[in-house]
Amino acid sequence: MSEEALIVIDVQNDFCPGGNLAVAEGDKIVPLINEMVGRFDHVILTQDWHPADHSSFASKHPGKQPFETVEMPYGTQTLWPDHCIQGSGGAAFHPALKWTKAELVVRKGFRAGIDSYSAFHENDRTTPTGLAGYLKERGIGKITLVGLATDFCVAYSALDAVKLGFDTTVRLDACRAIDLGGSLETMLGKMREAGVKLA
Ligand code: VGL
Ligand code: ZN
Repeated sequence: MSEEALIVIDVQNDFCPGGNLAVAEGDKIVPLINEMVGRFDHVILTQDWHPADHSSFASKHPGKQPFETVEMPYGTQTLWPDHCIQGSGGAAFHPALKWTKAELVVRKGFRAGIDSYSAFHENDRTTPTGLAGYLKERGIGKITLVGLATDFCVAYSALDAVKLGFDTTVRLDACRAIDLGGSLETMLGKMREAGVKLA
């Protein structure tokens, strides 16, 4: 397992300023990510990709507002503004992202009844996306994660990756956070504890 991959998480218009679930300075990381894309042999992208009636949207839950939570069969789910709807401009990659080199795009959150923060598992923590199998089959044992958002999709992906045995680094300077109720500090602590390298 000597190969290394850069995994670029959800650098999409809806997570950038002007988007439906804008992360502060989400667009500021694009030049650094582009530089990194040039240096890695393997580049993989993830794309948050929801049907219009996705159950993570507050609009699907009468009386609920974005950033409140609901209990789902698989656990507590944070509700979001409608975002990254399949085929919409908001779901497209940021126009400045150098995406053409990517050998794989992993779409996630495409089933209406379940969200998927991690690039490896849906939010039931068990249904696999297939990414671990892809990496293992390609001999990739070491991954570097960048993108949006540090405390949700990046952190969940990193925690799954170490659990699956990948040597995992998160480049914090190439990530930006949503930071909901202290979620950034919480998730940084969990990543440190789990053995994710924070750079
Ligand atoms: C994300 C909330 C909802 C993320 C995706 O990419 O971190 N966060 N969907
Ligand atoms: Zn989403």
